[in-house]
Amino acid sequence: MSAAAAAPRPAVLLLHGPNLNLLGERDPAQYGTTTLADIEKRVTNLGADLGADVVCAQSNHEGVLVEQVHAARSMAGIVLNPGAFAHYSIALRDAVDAVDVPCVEIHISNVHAREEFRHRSVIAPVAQGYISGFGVDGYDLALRGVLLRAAGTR
Ligand code: CA2
Repeated sequence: MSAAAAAPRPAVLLLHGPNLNLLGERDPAQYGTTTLADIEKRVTNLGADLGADVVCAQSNHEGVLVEQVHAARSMAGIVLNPGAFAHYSIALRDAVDAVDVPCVEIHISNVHAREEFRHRSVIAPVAQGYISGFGVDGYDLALRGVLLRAAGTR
């Protein structure tokens, strides 16, 4: 038997904000046809391949999202699509800033090619990384990035 203790399996919170429960149901030109359940399954499967547990949550309510970020305090990282809250929720920004957990912000669409009010994220300055415009492939990049950060290798 090896004397070395097994490294704890990292857990990552995959958190979605308002209206993202509608993915795949409407507006395929902007967001594609993949549903939120498909994304959660894809990220969970990639997490398993990378040796990590993925905990999935979605809410349309700002305070619930804040509490879910607080609850991730003991986790290795957060992959966050804040939806429209990215552009104005100081409460969600402060929650991400308050927990000492690496967070990657992700947007499915290229927000910089859209309306000007989507160009600004109040969360990006307190996140470790930011991904926008790669469609649902962006989630793979976000998970890999947050796990590299959590392992302290990047
Ligand atoms: O591109 C993204 O991932 C966004 O976070 C999506 C948000 C938007 O407010 C952000 O600016 C960018 C909106 C999500 C709305 O999702 C829907 C899905 C299907 C039908 C209608 C809305």
